[in-house]
Amino acid sequence: MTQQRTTEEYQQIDAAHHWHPFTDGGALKEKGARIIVRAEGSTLWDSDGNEILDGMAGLWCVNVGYGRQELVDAGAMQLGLLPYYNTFFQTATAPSVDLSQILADLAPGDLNHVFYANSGSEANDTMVRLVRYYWELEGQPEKNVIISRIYGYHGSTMASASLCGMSGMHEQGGLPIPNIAHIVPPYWFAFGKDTQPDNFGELAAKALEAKILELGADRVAAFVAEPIQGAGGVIIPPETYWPEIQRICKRYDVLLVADEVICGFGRTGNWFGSETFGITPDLMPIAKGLSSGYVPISGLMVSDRIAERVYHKGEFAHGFTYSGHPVCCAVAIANIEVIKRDGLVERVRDDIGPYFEAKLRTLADHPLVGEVRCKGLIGAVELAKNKETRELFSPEGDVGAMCRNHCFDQNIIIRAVRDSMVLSPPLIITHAEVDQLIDKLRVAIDRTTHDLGR
Ligand code: PXG
Repeated sequence: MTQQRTTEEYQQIDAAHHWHPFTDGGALKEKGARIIVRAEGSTLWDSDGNEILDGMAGLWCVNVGYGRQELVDAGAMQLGLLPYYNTFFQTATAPSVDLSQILADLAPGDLNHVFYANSGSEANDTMVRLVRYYWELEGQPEKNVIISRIYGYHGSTMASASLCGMSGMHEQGGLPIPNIAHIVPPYWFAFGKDTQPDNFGELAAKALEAKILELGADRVAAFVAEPIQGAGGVIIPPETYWPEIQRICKRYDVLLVADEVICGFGRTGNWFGSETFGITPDLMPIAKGLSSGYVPISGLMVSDRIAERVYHKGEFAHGFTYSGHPVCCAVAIANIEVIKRDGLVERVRDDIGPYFEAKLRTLADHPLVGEVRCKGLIGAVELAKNKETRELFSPEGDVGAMCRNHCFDQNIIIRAVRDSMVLSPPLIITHAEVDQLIDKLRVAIDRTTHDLGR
């Protein structure tokens, strides 16, 4: 057990020794980290006893909510029975086998094979190596470019960060790696100019075709995209986007990778965002909601076509010590059982999702709100300088940060991505908690308006 310390003690030690991800350590030292000590349902408690409503499900991952005894028991039982064994050298463990069957049954199309890893980043790195190797085996080694999108997020390792469309990430550490290309996202509010959303959805998809033709179809291995771009600001594509993307991938024999790390496991009102948008991917990274974040586990779901070519005719020289970790697989199985038993996917589709969307849309007429976006239990409220002309704030991000701080001060967690306030609550959030979250978000937006002197 860790020692019980005062908040100040934790903060001092944290500042001295703990390097936080995506964090300016100097700024954090001034402020001191918020120390979270326990959680239940959709509520967190910090070391000062504050009760905080988590509008983000951790980092888009605690789908079944905090404090689920079923997951605790499954993990504890497996720790006692067999805390570790690997899946290399022609061995397997019961939970890794069982979970594979469950995932093959749940995943869309012929995604019948799963390669396990520990994070979404590793699942995407696995994908990059696998698609390039696949085309080598097909006798087309030059078909090795992977196309992704501006504001896409796929992870933080060398290959997955290269896929990301955040320029700040590429400025550090010599990224992207070779043979990665980026195209415009289906982000009508910021990029749509004087088009209508449906028209822009087609245009944004056509950007893929243009990039394929520019590079040559014989050079393009795969296109990777989140069904809804999460960390990029909850960018929900117009209905016209995904059908056109699929047509283009088929036409040029480009593998389609749906990164379901955020959209998977009920978030959009179906098991996978691919179902919500009618996507049939060739590969599908999954993580986060797979275990509701209780333990680290991810997977790359792979189609029959690719598995037969790569796995059933030789060795793919790739793997992690903890691929298919038995404790993580056991917890993931319990997590999926809870989602099924409690009908959480249906709850998002038919009940709490529509309620959340209706409530979120009440913010649309606020003078500072440019656009409200929502699908299931993932949503965004984009703050804009001019809602009619869709003029964004410049520099971007300051107004969002202000609003985020006003959320934080009211003990609700809502993140800011540039100037979009993004929400992704646990799938078990109650109607009353949704009311509380969005009523306080309105207060935060009012206070931000006041700060801006409007
Ligand atoms: N794909 C997607 C779609 C993600 O959202 C990853 C891959 C990488 O997963 P790992 O497990 O390696 O982190 C993600 C992760 C944020 C934030 O601030 C989002 C993520 C991670 C950390 C922060 O919104 N998404």
